[in-house]
Amino acid sequence: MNTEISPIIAKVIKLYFPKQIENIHVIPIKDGLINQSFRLEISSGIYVLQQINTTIFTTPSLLMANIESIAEILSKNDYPYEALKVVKTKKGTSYLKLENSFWRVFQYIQNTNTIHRVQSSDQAHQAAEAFALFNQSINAIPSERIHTIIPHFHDTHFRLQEFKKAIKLDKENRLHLCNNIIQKIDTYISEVESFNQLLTAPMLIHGDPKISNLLFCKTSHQVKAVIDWDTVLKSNLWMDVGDMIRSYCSTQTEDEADLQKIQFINEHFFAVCDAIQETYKNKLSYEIFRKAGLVVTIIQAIRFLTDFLKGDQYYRIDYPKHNLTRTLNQVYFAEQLQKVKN
Ligand code: GN1
Ligand code: MG
Repeated sequence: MNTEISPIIAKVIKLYFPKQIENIHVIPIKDGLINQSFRLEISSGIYVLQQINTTIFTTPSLLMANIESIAEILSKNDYPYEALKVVKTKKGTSYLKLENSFWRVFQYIQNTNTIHRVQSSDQAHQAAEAFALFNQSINAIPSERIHTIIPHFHDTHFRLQEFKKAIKLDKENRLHLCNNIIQKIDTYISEVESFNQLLTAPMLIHGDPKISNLLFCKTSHQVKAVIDWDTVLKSNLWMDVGDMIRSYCSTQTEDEADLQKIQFINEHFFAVCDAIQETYKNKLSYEIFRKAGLVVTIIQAIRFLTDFLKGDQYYRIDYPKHNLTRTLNQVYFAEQLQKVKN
């Protein structure tokens, strides 16, 4: 399906591919809650065109410098997946600024698709292994070369403070819709606060290892690429591991409104644990994995609810209470996770 090409996108394409005049197809890619992505088909090939959300990624030049450092290291090391390839502008820059909007283009990675729910423990294992190997490879970059793009991104204390501020302000008069879920979240706060004690030495991590940030080969069904490098940051491995558990061990996506459908899949959990233990050659207790999954899920719930209370300024929503639905979903998933015994 081709959509009407907006005037700004037409200008961007003209600046990137001046010889291209006809047979341009721009198809929106609905994945991702922050940037806007399009599949761009022209005679010279297929590309992914993205408008960078600069309300959130406020320093696009530093963001793209990070991406170039990552692409460089992955091309040198023994990295088993395909790396993203940035298409430069005619001036040789890695992004384009046009009328106060910021754009970038990647080569499209052929014969791949994304999935939104993990279908088997083999897929959970593959996914966890892929992000773990990605993390191992990027740690060859001197960490000071990676710029901080979103300050406090993994700072649990900061997330709690922002949540409390949003409750206090109740800017949109939505607090009356959230009292029950806030009570439930409150029961997890001490768990979130004590999580810091678990954390090991800081290292570079992907920062957003959800399942839709992988490309799977359509033919072999194996992972072909780890994508969305925008959140790579110096943080802690457990933040990624917890997010893998959040993303790979639910029967549903984070958008599912029918809570009864949400179950914790224990086989997927063990597959994630195995993949991490194999990659890092370390036998860690399942309790730590479970706690990381719980805490990262609750932090995600807090982030969705903070945004709901602030008037949906951060995450893309498809309907008015979308962020509230996401919050209920995440808290319900955390409850299911807690019920399962080792
Ligand atoms: C956002 O943009 P996207 O969909 O890759 C978010 C992640 C969340 C995720 C939840 C920069 O990721 O932290 O875990 O949504 N990214 C940012 O789906 O906040
Ligand atoms: Mg992301």
